[in-house]
Amino acid sequence: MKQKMCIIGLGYIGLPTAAMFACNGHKVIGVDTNNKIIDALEKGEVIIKEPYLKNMIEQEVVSGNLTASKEPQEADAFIIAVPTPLTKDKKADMSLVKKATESIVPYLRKGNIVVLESTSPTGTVKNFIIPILKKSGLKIGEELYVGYCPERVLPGQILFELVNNNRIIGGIDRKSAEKIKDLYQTFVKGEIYLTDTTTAEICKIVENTYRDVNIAFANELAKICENIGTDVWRVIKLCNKHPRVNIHQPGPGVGGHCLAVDPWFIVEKNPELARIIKLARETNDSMPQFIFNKIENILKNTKGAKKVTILGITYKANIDDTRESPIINLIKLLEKHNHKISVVDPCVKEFRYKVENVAEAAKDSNLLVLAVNHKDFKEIDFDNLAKKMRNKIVLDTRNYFDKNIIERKGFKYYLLGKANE
Ligand code: SAJ
Repeated sequence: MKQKMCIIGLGYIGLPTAAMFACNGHKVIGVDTNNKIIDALEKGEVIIKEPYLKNMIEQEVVSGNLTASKEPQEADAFIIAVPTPLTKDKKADMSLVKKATESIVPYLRKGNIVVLESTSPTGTVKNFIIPILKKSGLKIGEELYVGYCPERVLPGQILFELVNNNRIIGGIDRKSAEKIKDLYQTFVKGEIYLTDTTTAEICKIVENTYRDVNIAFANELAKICENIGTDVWRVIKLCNKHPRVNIHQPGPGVGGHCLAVDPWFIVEKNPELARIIKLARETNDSMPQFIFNKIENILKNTKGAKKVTILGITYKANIDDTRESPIINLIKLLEKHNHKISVVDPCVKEFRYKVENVAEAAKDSNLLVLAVNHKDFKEIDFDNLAKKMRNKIVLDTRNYFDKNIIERKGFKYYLLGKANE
């Protein structure tokens, strides 16, 4: 049934969700306090890089199914999808969720639905959202239906996953869960599982924490394999031949606004119990320093000012997002030790040290570091680089390049997780 919807927060999750509801027959008001986002949306444009999103937004704005607004409006359903970043002391910053929830209270009417999508610590709906919504004077569960429906989409394939991934809906009561399910069922083809709000809240965080802990295991393995003189990538490849083993990939650290953030929400609420989870976060956060130490060791005999060229600064391959990127932390360490730095990243428009092409960036460089496995870096012309660099040395932190090809072109090739020969 066609509904009028108000989506608060038009970021990586809110905007694609607004577009999805709009192109599935609803009238959607996209609300954000960021003028740049609102101005772009009014023109049918998007400011985040996500395949196919621009076409969908353009079409829905032109059709009038999706309109931008700086303020909420009366609607049948409200979805809150604002960021829940981490404070400096690793606690969930719920200020944007608070502001967004308070902003819709004056517009709430009997029979409305309110859904929180933002990744939040357990107890947020029950103890944080509900007290604010009660200011509407509406009876929760009878006149106002409330729940939690976390997203599980992978940046870079959001629109596909919004439709096809299974979803969890936590309702403040069964009726709320059912009403929210009816709403999402207009576009979700995956299974929709109903539960309570606390279970839904912890599931979202646990999914990312599972991944963060497993990546930490791979990163610790990388350090161990360097120490015992073997190659972690070969070890993991062989171990994963076991039918019930799935070790993840080591890397220069874990970034993004999900894996680097969500586990801390569990630690915050369970500081004495969440010990492996906390240690995994600290292990992943130790990787930029580990990579920096490798760089210093590789360049220990280099005379004079050292220049390091970094390939990629986003938190993962083929997207433009640098939030919580471990490579930014690596660059800060290089800056602190007065290294000259050049950066190449085809997915990022502006960044200090950014140089458009690899050959120019690598000129007089002592070391080339593959930090993010962007697909463009497969095309690098190492013959040309060999003429430009002061020292022909490559450090690969993602097992992305072909060692044999690079060494045949006269380079020394180092690999994270493999003892230096
Ligand atoms: N990474 C590794 N080794 C690996 C996999 C990833 O070092 O084996 C690193 C990546 O380089 C990146 C970070 O971890 O820095 C996160 O990568 P990711 O592939 O997990 O990507 P996210 O954070 O964009 O997406 C995750 C997904 N969660 C899960 O797969 C359980 C996605 O489904 C979630 O919706 C998203 O977080 C989110 O928004 O919560």
